[in-house]
Amino acid sequence: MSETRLDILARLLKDAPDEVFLQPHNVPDPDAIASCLGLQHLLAQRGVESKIVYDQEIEKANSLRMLELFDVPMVAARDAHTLGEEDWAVLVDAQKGNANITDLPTDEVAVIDHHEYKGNQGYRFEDVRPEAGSCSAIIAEYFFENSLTPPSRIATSLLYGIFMDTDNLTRGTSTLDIDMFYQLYALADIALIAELRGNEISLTDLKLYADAFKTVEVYDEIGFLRLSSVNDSLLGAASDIVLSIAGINIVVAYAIREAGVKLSVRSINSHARANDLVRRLVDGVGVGGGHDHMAGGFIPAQKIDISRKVDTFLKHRAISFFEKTTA
Ligand SMILES: [Mn+2]
Repeated sequence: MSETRLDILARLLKDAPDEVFLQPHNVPDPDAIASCLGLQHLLAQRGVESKIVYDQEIEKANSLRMLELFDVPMVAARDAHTLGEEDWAVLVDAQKGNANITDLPTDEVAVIDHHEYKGNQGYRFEDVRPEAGSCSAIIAEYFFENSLTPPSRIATSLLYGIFMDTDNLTRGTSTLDIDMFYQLYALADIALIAELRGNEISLTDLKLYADAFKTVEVYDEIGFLRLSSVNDSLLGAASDIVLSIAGINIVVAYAIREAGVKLSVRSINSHARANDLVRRLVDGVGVGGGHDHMAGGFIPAQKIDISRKVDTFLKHRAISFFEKTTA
């Protein structure tokens, strides 16, 4: 029998000079957490021990609840005292060179991701599938193609990862997401999914949302939203809520920070894709990318006058993009 992707990855990682780390994007979300948990279990089946390390905070209530419910052993980079240059890392649900991941001292030898392909950054193992709606579906496939059955807590977290990243199987969903969802469903504990769904917003979030929603401005089918919070995951979650408003098919949400402007874009208008729009918004001043339906970006403070120009700048660019693409 020919080697599976898991076999190839495990064979590579066995040569690691020291420890193996699995690193998701910063501010890990349910898809990133589930993917790391699943991959850690898979690698252990092939005799490779690994640690999950992440940078920045885990912000959202459901992500934090996941860690407790599924007993996920994640370590913040600042507490990973043994992490060093001789260690190897597998990037999960993220790629090198993206604004959402810190370059830790480890050697990033492998990547498993479902975001836009950023080119080979020196990896020795790559599995990047931009067509997949979630990284959890890719990891789930690693189980089934190796005839391994995920334990219930892992099946449940992967199911929830697919659920969250595809917005309940309605956003950027591929056949793989659906197939894996179906296979995991039989193994998952649905009561825990219900519990996670009941933990998606914290009381603090609610207040931040309330303030942010007062800023919503609508131009044709574009909704603009300005969030004052420093919390990255809220930006995406708030965009999703604004997108659910009747008549709004595109959302540009942004948060102005000292370091620069964080952007989150959503679109269900097939003529005005979220990734194209975010690239237009940051053109010449920042970085951005993503999927047709959801995308993100960042404009560093040096490139834009944070004190006053941001709102007009973004609105002007978004509206002219919209008029051009939908004309
Ligand atoms: Mn993801």
